[in-house]
Amino acid sequence: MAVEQTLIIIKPDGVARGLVGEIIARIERKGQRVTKIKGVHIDRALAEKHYAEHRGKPFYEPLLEYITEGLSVIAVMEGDNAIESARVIMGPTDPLEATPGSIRGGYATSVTRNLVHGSDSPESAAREIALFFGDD
Ligand code: IDP
Ligand code: MG
Repeated sequence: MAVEQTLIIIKPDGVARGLVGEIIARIERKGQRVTKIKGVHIDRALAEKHYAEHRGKPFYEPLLEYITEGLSVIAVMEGDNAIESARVIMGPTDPLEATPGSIRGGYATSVTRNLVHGSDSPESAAREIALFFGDD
């Protein structure tokens, strides 16, 4: 088992729907702990950096509109296998393919508006943590 850090974003629909505590709590119960957390209204420039890998894809513009539409809550969470652990609790990208016990499967229906982001690799986690917390 490797102690890892992952970047979790409660996306604007998650904050607007009052699911911040629920989403963080579920990842905590799986064994992760919050080490940093803050509210950020992500702007276009920050969204473009965070989602650079998706530039040019058909869902890129709707994704940027979505992630910049309101307040997000950004957290660093840490623990054994934090990256995969959080993604198991989140469920797959498309909530209709996610099991009901997962966050996306239980609370979301849209592949764009899927409530939560979690880093997908140690390299992504390091890049994303530096992007959102590097100046703090
Ligand atoms: P992930 O969030 O599960 O890692 P990614 O493939 O990295 O999924 O996509 C980033 C985000 O872009 C997704 O969480 C979702 O909000 C949106 N997205 C991904 N694929 C699609 C799609 O096929 N249609 C619409 N939105 C998508
Ligand atoms: Mg991703």
